[in-house]
Amino acid sequence: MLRFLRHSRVRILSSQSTPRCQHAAPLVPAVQHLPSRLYNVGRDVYGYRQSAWRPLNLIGLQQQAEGINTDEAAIQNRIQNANLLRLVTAYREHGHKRATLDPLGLLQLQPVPELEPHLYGLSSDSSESYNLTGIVNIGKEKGTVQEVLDHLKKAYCSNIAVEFSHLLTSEEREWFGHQAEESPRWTVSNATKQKIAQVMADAQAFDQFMTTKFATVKRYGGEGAESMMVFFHQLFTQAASDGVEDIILAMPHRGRLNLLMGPLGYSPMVMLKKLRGNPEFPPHLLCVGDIPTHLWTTVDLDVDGKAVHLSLIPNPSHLEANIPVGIGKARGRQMSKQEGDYTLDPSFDGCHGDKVINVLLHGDAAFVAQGVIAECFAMANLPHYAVGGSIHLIVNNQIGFTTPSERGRSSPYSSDIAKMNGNPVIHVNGEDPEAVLSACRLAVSYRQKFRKDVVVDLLCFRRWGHNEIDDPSFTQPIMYGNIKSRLSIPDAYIQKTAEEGSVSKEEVDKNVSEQVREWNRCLKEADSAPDHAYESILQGPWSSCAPPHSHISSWDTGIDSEMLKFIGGKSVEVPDGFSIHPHLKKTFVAARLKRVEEGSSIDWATAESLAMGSLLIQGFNVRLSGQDVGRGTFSHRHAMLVDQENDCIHVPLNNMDQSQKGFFEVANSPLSEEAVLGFEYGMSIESPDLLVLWEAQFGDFFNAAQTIIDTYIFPGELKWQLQSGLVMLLPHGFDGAGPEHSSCRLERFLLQCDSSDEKVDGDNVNVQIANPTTPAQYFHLLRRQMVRNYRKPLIIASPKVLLRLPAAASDLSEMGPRTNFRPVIDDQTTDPQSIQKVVICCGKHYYALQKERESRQAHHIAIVRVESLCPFPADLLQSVLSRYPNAKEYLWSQEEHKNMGAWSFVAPRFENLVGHKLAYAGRDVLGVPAVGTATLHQEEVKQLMVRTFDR
Ligand SMILES: Cc1ncc(C[n+]2csc(CCOP(=O)(O)OP(=O)(O)O)c2C)c(N)n1
Ligand SMILES: [Mg+2]
Repeated sequence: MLRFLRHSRVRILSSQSTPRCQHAAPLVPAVQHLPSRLYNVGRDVYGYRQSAWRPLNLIGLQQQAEGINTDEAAIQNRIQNANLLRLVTAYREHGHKRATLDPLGLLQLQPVPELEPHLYGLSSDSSESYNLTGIVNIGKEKGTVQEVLDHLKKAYCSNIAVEFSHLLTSEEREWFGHQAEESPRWTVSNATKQKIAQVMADAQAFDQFMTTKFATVKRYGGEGAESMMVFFHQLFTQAASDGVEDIILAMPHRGRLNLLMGPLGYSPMVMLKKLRGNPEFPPHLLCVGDIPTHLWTTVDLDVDGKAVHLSLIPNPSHLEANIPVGIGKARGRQMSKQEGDYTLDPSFDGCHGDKVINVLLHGDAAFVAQGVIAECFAMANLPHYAVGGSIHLIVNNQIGFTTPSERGRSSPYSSDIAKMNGNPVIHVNGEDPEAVLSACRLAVSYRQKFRKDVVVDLLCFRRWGHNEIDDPSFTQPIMYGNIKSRLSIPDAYIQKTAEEGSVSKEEVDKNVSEQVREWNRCLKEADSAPDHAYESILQGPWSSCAPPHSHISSWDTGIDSEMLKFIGGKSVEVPDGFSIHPHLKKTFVAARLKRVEEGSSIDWATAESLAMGSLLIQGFNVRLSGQDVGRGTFSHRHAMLVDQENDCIHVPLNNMDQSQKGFFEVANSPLSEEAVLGFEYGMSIESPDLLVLWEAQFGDFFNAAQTIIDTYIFPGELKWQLQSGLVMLLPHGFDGAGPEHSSCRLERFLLQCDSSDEKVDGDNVNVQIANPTTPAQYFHLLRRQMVRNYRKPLIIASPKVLLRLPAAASDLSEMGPRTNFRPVIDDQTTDPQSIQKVVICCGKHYYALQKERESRQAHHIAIVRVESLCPFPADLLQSVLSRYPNAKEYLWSQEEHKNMGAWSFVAPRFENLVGHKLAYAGRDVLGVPAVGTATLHQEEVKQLMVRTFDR
């Protein structure tokens, strides 16, 4: 193995040093075969470790005896006092309907007949004392109906109310009921009261500071929702005491500046510079910045002397698009920390999500109506996507812009979608900060115990308009009449607790004054503050990366052929006794071994395995996600093999060698694009040492994830200086499959990239777009993603029919040492002197053109392939064309319709940068990507050839 590695060291053809990846990971343990009806794993399924999951998480409906109260005395008492139990159960199920949740008091509470004791033959006037064992947790063993009712009202109908009767297991329901009934007895110390008064006062002070200093800036203030700061205070405290090391946070606009400037300790100098219109990044970086309420941060919090790292991911304006990104980032951090599913420690006895917690904030209107939330819930408990339960906080100000709740949703609560997975919901009145503290305590405790999602629905209000410049009374006069007359939540709390003697108002005021003084000082210096106010953007694991070059660099991505043969053999090896499908044994395993041994006819699937396998051996991790990617939509990949006797999965690339440092996570995704692509982007921004690939089932399905592409993948580096090496594999090509399975809409990606048609591109374009024609080119593209010293998203128009086309195969030597990705492939089959016409094309169409030229014996025509569209290789193309001194005509041929494909992109670049006029040969314009009639398709194919060759 070491022998091979020595030969496989990466050489750079024209650039700086290679990032070194030093994983000190121990050997991968042999995962025990644990039978499960839901997800059978054998050895080496990296990223899913059954023992790291609480069984109830995966098999929610399968009840466990553990945790259920089977105490005989309790059962007997329940039988004896069944009517009292029915009353208690009614409160557990329906109590939330009578809770005092709305700080504005505008919600009309309706009578709830189920809560009437007489319905169960009970009377609150009765002095009978009941045995409460196994029935209700009121802190004593006996009580009257009235005592029980008083307690149930406190537990279920006060400023905090829970919905948990839909939880999937008795264990969860019992635990939740017990905790909720315990919660009225939770006390808050004076020190904590002082702290929560302070965090709310700070948030309020920041909003007031903004009002006076930046009256016209849209800040989406937190006024009316200040108690969300109390949620964070409790979250940080509890996380630190539970040994949590990392919190990944995704949140929208509302209150974001307050959180950044308060608990997250964002540099006031950088923020105030930004608010004054200056950039938030140093001037030498190629960055255009983003609005203040989208800023991100990464910070070490000191919580009671314990360090908790918090990463707040950037958010775009598209509400909820940040949610899957946040979840993916959290899972990425779990991988980086080798925790839970990713542990390499055979004796691991913890749970997935022990070290990293995912926290997601939402607005009430967006949470209920944006479909990506349902997609995220569909993903939440799946192998390879789970994060051990996310904690959601809905900042529910009961309005979305000008749309009140009753017109913004059809469900009673904004949170109702969370019930689809049987997750608990805790509603809380935001005007009661101590109830918010309890709600957070309950939520964090549930997540820690059950590793499932939990939702806190914080009912509050929005003091001003949607932003501070709006007048909300145009549309909500009653609500805003009410709000205007209210004392602020922090002031009301401080007044009440100061009167009680539990909080010192003077201390709160003193701290606020100091804070405001500091902001004022920073504001004075903001315009002239030096650049060292900025922190380094490429930090931590990203310090091995640099900004991309302004020229197109070339990297030696070749690998020693002995090494390639070794990986090729290992990529289809199964353990003794593993029963592989007989068809695959012959057509897949034996065929690959033969190809690899002979070093020729290497197909795409093999080239992909070789690229991935070599990266794993170099210490990089690889993750491939998408629908049915394990087998491959076109049944070509078989990256995971399934034992025909027992459904167990084996991923051969994870078992190449004992010294292997990198591992391959094969993630068959749920049938979602937006959430899954957002998730993968989130994973890709976590670590430069992980190659993340997302494959669409067919290329055009990416458009269901367009928001992620538009707001994160394409502009992420320009807005936030965040690099990502995410690869999108989009099967593309016209084969008569009809309007929706033919095109990955290259034209859209080409419109969105910042390649120039006036000057030659460099590596620093916002995204790379390639349409490769050979497996070797694909191999180099994948390896190049990791071998370079920067990361850049890559869109690949990937093959369908080429997967099995003998002409589209490569030799192993094309992947050998000193080979690299070729942005342009010249025609080696012609005599350059005799060429009169040069046909330029990209992708699979090349093979059709080549065949046609052969049949026509058109030796005066050269066919040149542009493999990289962005960055556009103008220099290379120019030097290739200079080999044809007698060429009189240059023609772009494509199979896509004229208003699609690469034509409009290539034409101006060809003319302006390569220096020749380019003619078009292809289909006419059309309003759908491809026709759905076979005869029409055939006609078009013929016409396409005539237009290309008979001009
Ligand atoms: C996908 C999307 N659609 C529309 C908007 C415009 N918009 C910005 S904020 C907002 C209201 C959001 O309401 P809510 O989710 O309740 O959050 P709040 O502002 O009340 O905190 C709307 C419609 C948007 N940003 N994103
Ligand atoms: Mg709202």
